[in-house]
Amino acid sequence: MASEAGVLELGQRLGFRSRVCQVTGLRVDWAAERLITVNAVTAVVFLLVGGVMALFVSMTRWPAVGLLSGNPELFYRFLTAHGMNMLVYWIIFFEVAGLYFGGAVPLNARLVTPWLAWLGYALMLAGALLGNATVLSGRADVMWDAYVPLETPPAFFLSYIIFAAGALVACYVFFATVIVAKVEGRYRGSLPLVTYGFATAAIIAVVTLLGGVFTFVPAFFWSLGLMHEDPEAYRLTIWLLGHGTQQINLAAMVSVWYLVAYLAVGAQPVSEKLSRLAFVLYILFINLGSVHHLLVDPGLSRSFKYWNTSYAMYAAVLGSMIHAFSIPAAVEVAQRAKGYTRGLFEWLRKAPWGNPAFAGAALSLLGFGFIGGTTGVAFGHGPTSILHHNTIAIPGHFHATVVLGTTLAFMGVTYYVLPLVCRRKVVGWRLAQVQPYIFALGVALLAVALMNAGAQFGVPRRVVSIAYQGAPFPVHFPAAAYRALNLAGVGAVLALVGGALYIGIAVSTLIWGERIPAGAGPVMEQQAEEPTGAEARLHIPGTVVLVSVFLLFFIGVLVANMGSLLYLWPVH
Ligand code: HEM
Ligand SMILES: [Cu+2]
Repeated sequence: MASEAGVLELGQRLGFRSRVCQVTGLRVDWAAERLITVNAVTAVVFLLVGGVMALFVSMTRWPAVGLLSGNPELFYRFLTAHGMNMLVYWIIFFEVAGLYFGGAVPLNARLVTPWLAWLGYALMLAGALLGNATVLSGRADVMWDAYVPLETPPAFFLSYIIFAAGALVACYVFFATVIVAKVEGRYRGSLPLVTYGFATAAIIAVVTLLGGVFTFVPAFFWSLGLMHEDPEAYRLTIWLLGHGTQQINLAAMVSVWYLVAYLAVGAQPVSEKLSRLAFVLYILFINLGSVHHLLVDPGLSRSFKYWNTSYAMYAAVLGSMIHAFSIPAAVEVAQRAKGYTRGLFEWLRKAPWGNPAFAGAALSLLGFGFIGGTTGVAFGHGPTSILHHNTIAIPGHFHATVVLGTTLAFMGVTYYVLPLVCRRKVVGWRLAQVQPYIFALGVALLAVALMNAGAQFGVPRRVVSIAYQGAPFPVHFPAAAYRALNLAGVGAVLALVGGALYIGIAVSTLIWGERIPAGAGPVMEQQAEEPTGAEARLHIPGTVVLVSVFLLFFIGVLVANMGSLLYLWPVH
């Protein structure tokens, strides 16, 4: 870590304005600080919009409430807006904030071409506003993925094109920042792991955005009536985009895990090389999984589908397994070095569970690993995919990845961003301490209950009600399917409360939070502790037990899925 005086001196020599972070000793470039704040705040505003939509959607799918069950049109409008505001706008604005943070702060670097970063921001904002206006005005009740040939106005596709162009500009600014930092000698050796992780995200983002170009540019001309569009080609390229974006989320989330583990307990990766390798595995293999979205499509050959969703795809899963081992191991090493050595798990019990950033990241890791990751492998697997296709088990699965995993990790790191980047003392600390737990419990319940409803009873996704009033032929679901959906409703309420708390705390902090003056002492009740670990002994019995439990659980999920195939097509 650079000394404060040294960094200041360097800053003055280079002649730009910045300040030195009192906690980490790193210099925070002013342009970066403003861009991080504005992108993160914008993300939270879209989280609010998506959250209001989530309220309507989940209260409709809760059979005991059935809010919009008499108004399917409005349900689809709100479901479309929910998907777009959450999956696209909230997540990607926050990731851009993450890119600027990861590119500038750990490298002691200046954000290059801030004007371009502002241009990127303006484009993304324009795209998001156009998208919302098109959907909420009732012109595109087509879901976020707008499968061709659903009738979709050009403005819808145009909004994605503009948004993606802005995101691409942000990636450019990130790469330029990292390269210029190297040239200017701001850091020595290889990139810090957090930056490396965000670089992984940015590389995958560029590939993914290419998928966006292949998808939305032809679709735009098709919607203008100027071009023919093949539905299968559209589905193929939109999942290059759709699957790829999930891997951006994955890389960003894992980077946040490493960052929070470092800030909260001083955990340093037990083997940087291994962690880097795991990120490289993401880049090399992750797009190979994208055809798991198309396993039942008639237009693609079976050999293509199976090749794509097996073999090399597991190399990407291996990447996640390496992180899932490496991060708890790093925390265990750091905690044991502090003297928490009793038994297998004293290090874990004495972890800073009252620090909402740590709690958020830890629950995110657990929830993503056990609920989201395992079911992702099971559902994306050729033979078992058919069990879940188009059922509500799919939203169950991805709320465990993108909400319990990514969204919760982003919420957690916010409790560091507020004091460290925005220099405000978190308002409502006691509420902040319970927020991650309420949100995690709610989303976990929602996810598991939806998966149960889908996997066991075949409850479909994207319908207002499973009673199917007025349908030309009767559809009957057992009472247990209703019970599962009712349970999901309860989970949704908890998740909504947790989400509202997060937004309330973040916004109040920015408006009313006590300013932390330059040169102030501790900025968080739970202070970052001195990093240890690099020199500590690799003694991680607790992690070995945790990882073994996880592997057994993983095998259990796969066996259960394979086993259920027996009940599908009895062979006599
Ligand atoms: C309070 C939190 C949330 C609740 C209660 C909630 C609830 C739901 C429910 C019940 C559905 C399924 C609708 C159906 O198929 O009938 C759904 C769909 C969806 N949700 Fe959420 N959600 C929440 C947060 C999020 C977040 C944070 C994200 C993304 C980061 C997200 C992304 C999606 C997506 C992409 C869909 C699928 C839309 C489609 O089928 O096109 N949700 N949500
Ligand atoms: Cu995917």
